[in-house]
Amino acid sequence: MSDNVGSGPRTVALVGPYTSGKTTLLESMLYVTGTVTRKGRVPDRNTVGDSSQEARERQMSVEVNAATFAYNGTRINVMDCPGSIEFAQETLNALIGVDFAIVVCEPQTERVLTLSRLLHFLEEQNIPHALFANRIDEATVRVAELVEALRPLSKIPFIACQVAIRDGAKATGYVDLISGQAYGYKPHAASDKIAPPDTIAERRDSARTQLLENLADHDDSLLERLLEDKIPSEEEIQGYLRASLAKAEVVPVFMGSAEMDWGVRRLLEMIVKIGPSPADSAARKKIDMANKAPLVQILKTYITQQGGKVSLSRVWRGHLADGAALSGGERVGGLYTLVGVQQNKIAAADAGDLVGIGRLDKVVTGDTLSAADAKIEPLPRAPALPPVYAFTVRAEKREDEVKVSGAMSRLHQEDPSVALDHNADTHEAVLWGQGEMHLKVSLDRLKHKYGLSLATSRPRVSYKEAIKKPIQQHARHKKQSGGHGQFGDVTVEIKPLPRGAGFEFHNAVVGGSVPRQYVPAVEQGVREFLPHGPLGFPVVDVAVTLLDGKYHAVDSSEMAFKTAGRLAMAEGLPLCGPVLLEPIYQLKISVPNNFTANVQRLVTGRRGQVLGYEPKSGWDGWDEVSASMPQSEMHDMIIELRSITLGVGTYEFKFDHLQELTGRLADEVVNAHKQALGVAKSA
Ligand SMILES: Nc1nc2c(ncn2[C@@H]2O[C@H](COP(=O)(O)OP(=O)(O)OP(=O)(O)O)[C@@H](O)[C@H]2O)c(=O)[nH]1
Ligand SMILES: [Mg+2]
Repeated sequence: MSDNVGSGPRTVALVGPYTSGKTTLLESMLYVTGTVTRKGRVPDRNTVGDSSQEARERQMSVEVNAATFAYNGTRINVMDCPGSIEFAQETLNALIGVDFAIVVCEPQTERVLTLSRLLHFLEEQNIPHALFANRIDEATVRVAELVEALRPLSKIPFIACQVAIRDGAKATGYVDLISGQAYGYKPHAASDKIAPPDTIAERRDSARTQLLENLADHDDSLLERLLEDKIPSEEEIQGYLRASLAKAEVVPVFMGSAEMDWGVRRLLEMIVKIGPSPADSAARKKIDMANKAPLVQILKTYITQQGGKVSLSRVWRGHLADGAALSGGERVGGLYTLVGVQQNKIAAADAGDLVGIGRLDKVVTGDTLSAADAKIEPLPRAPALPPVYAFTVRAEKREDEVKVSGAMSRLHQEDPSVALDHNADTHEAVLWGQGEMHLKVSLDRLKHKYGLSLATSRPRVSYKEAIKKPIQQHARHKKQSGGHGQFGDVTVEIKPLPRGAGFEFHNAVVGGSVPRQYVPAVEQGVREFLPHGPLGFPVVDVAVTLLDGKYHAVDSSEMAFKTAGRLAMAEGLPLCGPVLLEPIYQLKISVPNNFTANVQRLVTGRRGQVLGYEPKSGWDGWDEVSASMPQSEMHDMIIELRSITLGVGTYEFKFDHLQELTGRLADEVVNAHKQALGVAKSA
C-alpha cells in the first residue's frame, strides 16, 4: 500500500438519528459487494451490524460494529454506530478514528434538529462528512427541502450531488450531478442508465450550478473557469469535491434506499473516489508521518462471548505485525479484520486499516499505542459525556456478590459511558449512564455474558437533618449490677450551626467535674448518634459543647461516659426542632433555543428555580439554562427533557447546598424512610 493521496483503505462511520437505516445500509453494502450472499434484515434479527443479543432483541443498535470488505479493489472499513442518543458515547469514540463520516438520515424536515448535536460534533472536531438521505423509497419530502431545513444547523454547506427522478411522489431514479448521467432504480440490483426525463432538466441544471458554485467558494481556479463558462469534467468535479471534503469544507449529499439497495453502489464509489484517504486524515490530524513507528488508537473494546478481549483499532501510521511489542508493555495478541462478530486473522496491518487487536489487557478505549521503544504521541480522545441517569444495583443472589466488581469492570471496558459509583451517604451501589435504555442494555449484557443478575431500584436521595434551636440537656447513665457499676453524667449544650458548617464538639468543663480522660468518650458517644438523627437521617450543622458533669471514682469509665454522651443526644436532639434538609443541585441545561421556554416550565414543574439563561458558547442557536433543583426531582429529569426537545437536550449537574424541607413533602420523606428502615429491620 502506498501513502499517496487518494490511495489506501477508507474508514467510515455510519452515524445519524435512531432508526434512520444505518445497520440496513451496512447490510446493503455487504450484500452489493458480495461480502454476504444473503442480505439480513433488522426485523429478522440477522444483520451483521446488530449482532449482539441485546441489539437483536430490541431491533436497534446498542454498540459500534465494524465490517471490512472490498469495493472494486479498495478496502472499505465501516463502523455501524448506534443512533440512539443513549449510546452516543460509542459513536463519538468511533468518529475520532474515521477518514470521514456518513450521516444517514431520513428525508424529513420536522425532526432535523435530531441531527444537531451530531453535526455540531463533526464540525467542532473538523471531521469530514457526507449525508446519505435514506428511505428515498418512501420519502415524500424532496432532498432539496431536507438540505434547506438542515442549513441552519451547520456552518458547512450541504450540497446535493444527486436529484431524484420521480413518478408522482415516488422516486424512480436519480440524476447524478457530478457526471450528469441519469439512472433508473431497480429493486435489489444495480441501477440502469436511462435518458433523463425532460421534466427534470430545470431542477438538474439549477442543482448542478449550485454544486459548482459551492465548490468554487473554496477554489479560485474553479471560480475563474466558471466565470469563463468552462464546465469541468466529471473527474475534475470529483477532484474538487475530494479536496473540499478532505478539509471538511462541504457536506456532499447523496440519496438512496438501504432497504432496496438503491444508490448504495454509487455511495461506495463515492467513498473511494471523493472520500478522504488515510494520508488526508493523517494530515488533518497533524500526525507526524516522517516518524515510521506505528501509531494506533483504540476506538472500541469488545469482550467476546468466550471472554477474550478485542480492541477495535485504527492504524494511523506505520506497519503493525501480529506479536509486535507495543508501548505500555503490551503485545499484539492476534490481528483480525472484522465482519461483525466474525474475525478473520491477518498477519499485519498498515496505516489506514481498521483492525481488531487481541489481548491488550491493560488498554482501554481512546488509548493511543505505539511501538515499545517509540515516543508516544497520544491522540485526542472523544469527549466523555456526563452521566444523566442512574439506578442502584445489587446482586439478586447472595452468592453472586463476588462477581459484581469484576463483571462491572469488564462492562465499563466495553462501554466507558456506564460506571458504578458507591454513594457514601446512602451506602448504595449506583450505576450511572446515559438513560434508562442504556442501563437496561448494560444489565442485559451482564446477564448474557457473565450470568450476573442485578436487581435495581431508584437511588435514594441523600437527605440530612439539622436543628433549629439550642438547648441544654442533662443525661446520666447509671447501672448497678454487682461488682463495678457504671456511672457517667453529662450536661451538654446542643446548638445549631450555619448551613455547611458540619459538626463541632467543644469541651467547656472547668474544675474537673468530668475528668479530662473521659471527654473524648463523651465526644465519641455524641458522634455515634449523628448518623441517625430523630428523623432518621445523618445530622449536620450542629455544635455540641460539654458544659458540666459528675463522675464516680470507682464506677465511672469511658464506656459509661460514651453512653451518657449518646443518651444526651438521643434525649436532647428531638427537642431542638429537628428539620429535614434536602440536597439542591445546580444544573446547566443545554437545548436548542426554541425549547428554552419549555425547559423553564420543566424546571419550575420540578420545584426548581431558573437562575438565568444565555446563548451556549460555540453552539449557534442553542441556549444554556442555569437552574437549581432538589435532587429528589432529578431522577427521571433527562427523560422529560429529551421528550420535550426531540431527544437532543442534555444537562450537567453538581451538588450545591442543603435546604430545609418542611410540610407535607417532608412528612412523606420521613415516613417513607421510617417504613423502609422498619422493613429492612424485620427482613
Ligand atoms: N422503507 C425503508 N425502510 C428502511 C430503509 N432502511 C432501513 N429501513 C427500516 O428501518 C428500520 C430501522 O433500520 P435500521 O437499519 O435498524 O436503522 P438504524 O439507523 O441502524 O437504527 P439504530 O441503529 O437503532 O439507530 C428497519 O425496520 C429497516 O428495515 C429504507 O431505505 N427504506
Ligand atoms: Mg443500527
